[in-house]
Formats: sequence, C-alpha cells, structure tokens
Amino acid sequence: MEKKQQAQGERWRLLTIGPSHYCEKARWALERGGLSFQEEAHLPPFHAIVNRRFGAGRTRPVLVTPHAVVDDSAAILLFLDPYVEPALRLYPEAPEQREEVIALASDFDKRLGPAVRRWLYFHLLPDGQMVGRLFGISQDRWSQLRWSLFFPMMRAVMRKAMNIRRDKAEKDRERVFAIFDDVAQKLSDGRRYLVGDRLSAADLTFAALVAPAVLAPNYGTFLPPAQEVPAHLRPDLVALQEHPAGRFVLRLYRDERVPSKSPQHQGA
Ligand SMILES: N[C@@H](CCC(=O)N[C@@H](CS)C(=O)NCC(=O)O)C(=O)O
Repeated sequence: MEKKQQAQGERWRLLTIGPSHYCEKARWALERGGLSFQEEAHLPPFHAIVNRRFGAGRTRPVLVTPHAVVDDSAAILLFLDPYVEPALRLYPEAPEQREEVIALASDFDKRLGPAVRRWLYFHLLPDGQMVGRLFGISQDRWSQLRWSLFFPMMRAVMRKAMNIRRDKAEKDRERVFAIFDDVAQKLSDGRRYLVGDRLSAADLTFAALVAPAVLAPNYGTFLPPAQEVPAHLRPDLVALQEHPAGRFVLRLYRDERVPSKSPQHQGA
C-alpha cells in the first residue's frame, strides 16, 4: 500500500459531537496512528451549521485536513490508513481479509451503532445533569445555568432526530445483545481478534461502538462509573461487561486504546 506522510505543522481537525461513539472510532484511529490533530466538539444542533461551512454532510465525525474533508467514520479510518506505519494499520493487505474487515465494520456501523445509541439515550436523556457531564459541560454556575436553559431544546431535537421511544429502545436492546452473541460466537474458537492476528477496523469499530454500553475505561470522553448509571439500566450494562464479547472490548480498551490526549473544545 502507498505511504503518505502528515507534513509537520499541518493542521488536522476532528469535528465531533463529544460523546458520540462514531467520533470515538475516528479519535481512536487518529491517536493510535500517532497523527496530530485538534478535536473541536460542538453540541447538536449547532454541529450541523459548522459542518455546512466545510461542505460536509450532517453527521459527525468530520475530519478536516488540507487534502480532504472526510465526513464519515468508516471513510475516515480508510483515509488515515496510508498515513499510519504498516504495523499499526487497520486494514489488512490481503484482499480476502480486507474485504472481511470492511464488511464486518460496515455491518456494525449500520446495525449496531444506531441501536446502542438510541437504547442508551432513551435511558440517559431524562437526566440533564448526566447528559451535561457526557457532553463535557463545565461545572461552573454560568455554564450550568446556560445548560439548564439549552438542554430541553437539545433533548427534543435529539429525541426527534433519533426517533427515541420506549418500544424502539427495547428492540435496540435486544439487537445489541444478539450482536454480542454473534461476536462471542466468532471469538469462541479462541482467536484474539475478529479477523487476522492483530487489531483491525472490525475490532476497533465494534469496540468503539459498544464502549459506552460497557463503560469502557480509556474511552475518549467522560463515561460515568457504573454506580452513577440509572439503576434500572445497570444490570444490562453489567451483563454486557461480563459477556465474552464485552470482555473482548474491555481487553481492547485496556491493551490497545492509549488514553486520549485530545483537548476537548466544547463549542456552542
Ligand atoms: N455513518 C456516519 C454516522 C455518524 C453519526 O450518526 N453521527 C451522529 C452522532 S453519534 C451525528 O452526527 N448525529 C447528528 C445528526 O445526525 O445531526 C459515520 O459513521 O460517521
């Protein structure tokens, strides 16, 4: 594969919605690859205005470099690979393995990411304080006051955009558990990674997308300790942590996810 180099002093920006697990995918890949970037987080719905300025679609993450604006997490991982030293690349050279990695990651993106998100937000959105912490809102009085005025509007936008309802959340929960079972089945032959013998985009995508549901230490933004999660949600999160697929994710977060150094900028 071709080799590209990030020029010294070149400005790369990762536009995020702080706690988003799709943004965590991109952040993890950038940090793992040793690439230099600045993260800029915005609250929804303001993120969409900034995206438009860069000609990007509606969602985050968006990677802005002097060479390209890349506005999808899977496309970002593919874009980054040539900039990363070969031993740390996320896509195997062998065509068959590469295809398998792309197919698995794409399935997680389509079916797992939205399910985890809607299920967790259904349970977390009632607690404005908790959501404020997830979004990195400062604890000072003025920030908290502004947040308490703004949050109801943001919550309404999120509920509508993601169609967050109890019946959907229950189906999402079932889907998350079913995909955990599928992944555990794959790992049951003792393999250390989903494809091949080192971390690939399939592992990273699965791990990042479920990290908030297993409260993975080393996640790039704040996740609450288990005892602060709503009591009725806790047993499910503990069950996922103890599930073989959950233990796999916690292992990857422990061994493969260097703690995030990216400074958080919470824009309006
Ligand atoms: N396929 C996209 C999905 C990303 C996505 O859904 N991002 C969410 C945050 S978790 C988002 O930006 N939502 C705001 C919106 O849709 O306006 C990717 O992988 O980057």
